[in-house]
Amino acid sequence: MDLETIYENVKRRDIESTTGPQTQSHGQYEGKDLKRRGSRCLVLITVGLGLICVLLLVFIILLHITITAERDLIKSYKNTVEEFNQTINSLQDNYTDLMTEKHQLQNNFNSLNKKKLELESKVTSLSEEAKKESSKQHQYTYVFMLLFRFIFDAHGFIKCMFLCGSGRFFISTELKSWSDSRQYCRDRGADLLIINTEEKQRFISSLVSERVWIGLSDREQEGIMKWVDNSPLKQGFWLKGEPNNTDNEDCIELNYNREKPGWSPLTSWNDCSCSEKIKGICEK
Ligand SMILES: [Ca+2]
Ligand SMILES: [Ca+2]
Repeated sequence: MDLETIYENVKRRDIESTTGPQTQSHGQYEGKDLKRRGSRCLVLITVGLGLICVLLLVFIILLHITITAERDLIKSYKNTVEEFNQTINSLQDNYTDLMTEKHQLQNNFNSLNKKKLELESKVTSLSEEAKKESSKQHQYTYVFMLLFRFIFDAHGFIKCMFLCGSGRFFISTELKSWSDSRQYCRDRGADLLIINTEEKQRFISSLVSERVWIGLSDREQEGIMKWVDNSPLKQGFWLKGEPNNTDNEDCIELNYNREKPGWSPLTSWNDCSCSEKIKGICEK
């Protein structure tokens, strides 16, 4: 029931009060009705106001909770920002320290680079000096080799004078097989050397400085050594373990190699393959 209806009822009661006593009982009834309706209206208003108050209270509580949450969030953001600022400041300090170290390292690098260039310059200078020294050493070595060659040739010349000067012995100048070496000697009115005495063996061994054929072989019959004049071998001057006839070795060399086990001036013969190419010693 709204206020206009209440107003109409009050107006109607005033009119009825002015109309006379004959209508008084009827008016009392309507008054009670109005009173009951007013009470109901007040109850409804009170309930509505109560609901509004409850809603307001709920709203205020929610608003408070929201504001508190936002405040905590803002506080958290604030702490985060402060930590972030502290981190930035710390990084800024580290950056400054690193830049300082970088400048120091750059200075050290420049200094080392300068020293490196100086050392490279010294190395270049020393290399040039070393090249000059090496060139001088090569020149000395070459002179020494020439001198050695001269002495060696002189020794060969003296030896040749000794061997050839007698007119009895000479060494071939070419490397040939046993047969070709013998032919070399024959072409010159000689033959391969026969050694039939210890003195001759000692004398030849002291002068020969390379492998040479001598005039001994078992080509005709294995194990039967004969000289080129068909005389049999009476005394041999063999290296240790020779003659061993390895791979059909039938021709005899005089080996000069003093490093061979058991070598001596009286033990220097070896049988080897007749096709080997070495020099031969000839005897007229
Ligand atoms: Ca043989
Ligand atoms: Ca042999």
